[in-house]
Amino acid sequence: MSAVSLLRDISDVGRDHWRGGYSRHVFDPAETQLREWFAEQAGRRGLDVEADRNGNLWAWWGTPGPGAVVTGSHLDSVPGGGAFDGPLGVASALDAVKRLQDNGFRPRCPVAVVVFMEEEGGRFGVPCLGSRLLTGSLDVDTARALRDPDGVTLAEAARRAGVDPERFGRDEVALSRVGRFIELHVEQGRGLIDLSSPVAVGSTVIEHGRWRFTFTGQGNHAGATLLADRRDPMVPAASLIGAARRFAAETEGARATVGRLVPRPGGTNVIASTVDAWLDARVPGADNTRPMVERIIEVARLAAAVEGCELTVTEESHAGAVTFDPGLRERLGAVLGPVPELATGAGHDAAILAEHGVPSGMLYVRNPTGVSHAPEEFAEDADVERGAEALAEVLRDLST
Ligand code: HGY
Ligand code: MN
Ligand code: MN
Ligand code: MN
Repeated sequence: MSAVSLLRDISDVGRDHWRGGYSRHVFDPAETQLREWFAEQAGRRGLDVEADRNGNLWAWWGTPGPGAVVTGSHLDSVPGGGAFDGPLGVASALDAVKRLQDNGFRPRCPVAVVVFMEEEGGRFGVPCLGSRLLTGSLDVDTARALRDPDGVTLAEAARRAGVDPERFGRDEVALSRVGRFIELHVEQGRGLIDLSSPVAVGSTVIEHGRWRFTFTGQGNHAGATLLADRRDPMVPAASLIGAARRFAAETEGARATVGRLVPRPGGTNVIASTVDAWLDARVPGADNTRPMVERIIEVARLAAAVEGCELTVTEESHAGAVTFDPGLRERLGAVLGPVPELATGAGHDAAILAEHGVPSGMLYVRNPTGVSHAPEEFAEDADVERGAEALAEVLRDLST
């Protein structure tokens, strides 16, 4: 099965038929179905599948051991996401292995396809959860206590899925095996369509983080409460959103997004008691994100005080800027011929691994819409095929 058919095979899993997007979150029914699908497809290619202590899946071609060439990505999505972000990397990896097997190629080192769990943080709020646990870059007690919107902890959800949360933590064995990691990913943002190249090599990943703002006011009646008597947390939340856009516009290349806002109790004729808002902030360069966020927090604090509301702000995740291994980038370029390099504003597991010393690289496949994290995310079949072929060429080169 080619990468195109593998993607078609799962095109209905976790699909939101109303808006057309996909919602697949760690250990939920859709993502569980995709885990089973992955294990079955890997088995058909003679790969031995094992889950590591953090719930990431590893499908091995050859005996697991040091110096392995590992490829893969994630199967979970953002709420209402596209069909390619994550699954394209997994489907292309399965296709690339099959291409090499069908050509009688025998790797000189172990090769593995990995599926990292909860890369989007769509359920528990922390992106790249599986690769952060693997590298020990997330405190395990914090991880176990993460709660989803229904209040279920990650520990409980993992337990229900047969993953023992008491085993979460840096996995020296798994890490010691990864010689190099290559993640193929759909392009996010518009670039390759203008460069008329179906594939690109990743160069850098921007620094990014997530902050949770909790505004606390006084719930009350929308009609019976005069303005002078209100402590409405939605008002300072609105200032946060405005400040995010304003300070990002003033900071070279910056992005700041409030994509999730949860007023409670959430009644049309009810002044909210609390409002939770999450800020996703990303700024090029090194250590430029927090200074911009500090300015946004200051405005939010002032607006909260004027409205008589409390505000707590928590930094929920942060990943530093990453430049992928120059030697590996050069080698990918040599294998693939003159392909462009892409800097990206999107975070990836490959960047988490790179940040923790694993020689990692990325390949991108052209997305003519440039849209991602939405149903319009797209890649042409011919480009998907070219991506899988390119990944096979890279795996052959690295494991010869
Ligand atoms: O948010 C990101 O950049 C990635 O898609 N998880
Ligand atoms: Mn994504
Ligand atoms: Mn992704
Ligand atoms: Mn990723």
